Amino acid sequence: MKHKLDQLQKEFESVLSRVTDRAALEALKNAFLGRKGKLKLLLKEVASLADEERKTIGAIANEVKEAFEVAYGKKERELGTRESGEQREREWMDITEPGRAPREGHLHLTSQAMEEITAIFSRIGFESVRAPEIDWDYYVFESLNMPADHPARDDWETFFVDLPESKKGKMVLTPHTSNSQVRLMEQVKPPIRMININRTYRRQMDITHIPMFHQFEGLLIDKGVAVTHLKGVLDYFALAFFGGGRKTRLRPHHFRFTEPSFEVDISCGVCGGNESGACRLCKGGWLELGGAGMVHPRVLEAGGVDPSVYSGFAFGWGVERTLMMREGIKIDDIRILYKNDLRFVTQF
Ligand code: FA5
Repeated sequence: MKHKLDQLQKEFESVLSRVTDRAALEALKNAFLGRKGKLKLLLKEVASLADEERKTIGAIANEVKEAFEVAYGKKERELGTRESGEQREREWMDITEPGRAPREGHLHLTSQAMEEITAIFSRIGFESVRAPEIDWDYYVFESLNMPADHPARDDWETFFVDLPESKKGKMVLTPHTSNSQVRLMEQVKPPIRMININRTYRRQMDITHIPMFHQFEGLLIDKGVAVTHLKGVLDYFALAFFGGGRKTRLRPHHFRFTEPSFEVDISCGVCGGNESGACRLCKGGWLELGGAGMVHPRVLEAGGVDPSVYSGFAFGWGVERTLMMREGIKIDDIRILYKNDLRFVTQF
């Protein structure tokens, strides 16, 4: 019997040494320690031994049983430690590692330009205002000295909105930001120094025109305002936005709401002002920034401002065109700005 117990112990140890997971450990437990396990069966045999022998063999059998249980418990702990070690390995994270910053978007190039333009003008006291982007014909044309059916209106190729007319006429998608002029004069008494940046719409589309673009409108009204003040403000802006090395010029022009009127040009940033006509963008060295002029007396009157006391100047430029004229930007087709091509947009 003692020999059988020794054999069983050896067998138990050998099986135990090959156990590497919980399933095998459970199988070993059933095979040796379970109700019908090998040890139980042997212990039954012990019970049938003669008294004397039963005492000694019984004691040995108990030792074997305890040894099994201790070895079993040890293995169980080993497996537990290894499993939780493996789990830790799988789920490990270094809480001291610096976080990975999520990819951040940024303002569109046009929005960046609008912020910059606003900041440049605010430095010389131009307050930022916002006139409606959909407005009555009166503020867009009529009050700006462009009566109904005046051919000047055709220049703006306006989108009319299908809404009932009021005494201020039809509603239009503003083709320029000049609607802010009389609107502001109705609300604020001079001196006025404002900048209005907004979306504008025209039925146009080619390499220098898009149907939705942005303009910024400046208006200054005070006593004794002259063209020299206008020129000074335009030069200040050109220097602040484009830096030195670019030339500007004023060309006589005609707008119904300014007198005298000018077109403000800047030498082209793509070709550097090559007047040969070879540049795809400017076709002659100069790019038109936008219009400007001294506010027409009729416009002042429409806004309730006395033209015998006050005078003023106004200008209205395209944000996208202004941006395209910037050194180093080299956009030779305005439409790329709104194609949502990330390869382009993420460069800025
Ligand atoms: C005007 O819109 C006048 N309201 C400007 C003005 C304001 C004159 C105050 C005098 C006093 P013009 O139609 O030239 O002017 O447009 C001004 C600028 O808007 C253009 O020089 C150009 O830079 C930009 N622009 C006009 N149409 C488009 C277009 N379809 N796409 C992109 N930019 C445009």
